[in-house]
Amino acid sequence: AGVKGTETERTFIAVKPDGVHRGLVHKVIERFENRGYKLVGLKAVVPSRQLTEEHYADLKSKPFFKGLVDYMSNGEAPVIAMVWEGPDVIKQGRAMIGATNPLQSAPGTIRGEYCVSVGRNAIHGSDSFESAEKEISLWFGKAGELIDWKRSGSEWVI
Ligand code: RTP
Repeated sequence: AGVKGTETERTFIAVKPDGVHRGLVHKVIERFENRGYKLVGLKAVVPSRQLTEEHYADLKSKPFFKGLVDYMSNGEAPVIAMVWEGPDVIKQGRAMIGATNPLQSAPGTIRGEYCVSVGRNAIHGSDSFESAEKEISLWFGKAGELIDWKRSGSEWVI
């Protein structure tokens, strides 16, 4: 996940199938780009059940786990998987996304603007450096999928 606490910190952000279906991908990209973060990886993917179960391994014992895996991996719409880079991007990304339950997400956050249901909360973001490392290697494990590049004008924001 890049280098923690530096301008190369990286986080895994995914627009979930409901967010893709509702046309929210551009709004997510717009917010992260406008903030000054840099997109270093992007792809549309229908994740296998196995990948989804690994991604949400911490939630295995929850009653909603099977439904969550079904909805992420059934292919009705893809997941748009992204890696964003920049200062404090893990924590700031979570703040931009808002609380897990959209009814508790502050207005102005992504979930607070576009969602009402915890089971259809449009977007995922890594919640720690350790999660970001795990999730980036899970979703972007192949060589060459992440690109190091310099954002033109980045000296004005970083
Ligand atoms: P995410 O991992 O997707 O960013 O969400 P989170 O950290 O904010 O929340 P977490 O507790 O890790 O839950 C992961 C996802 O599980 C679904 N969920 N459904 N009661 C329910 O039906 C329920 N609770 C959680 C949500 O899609 C949540 O984002």
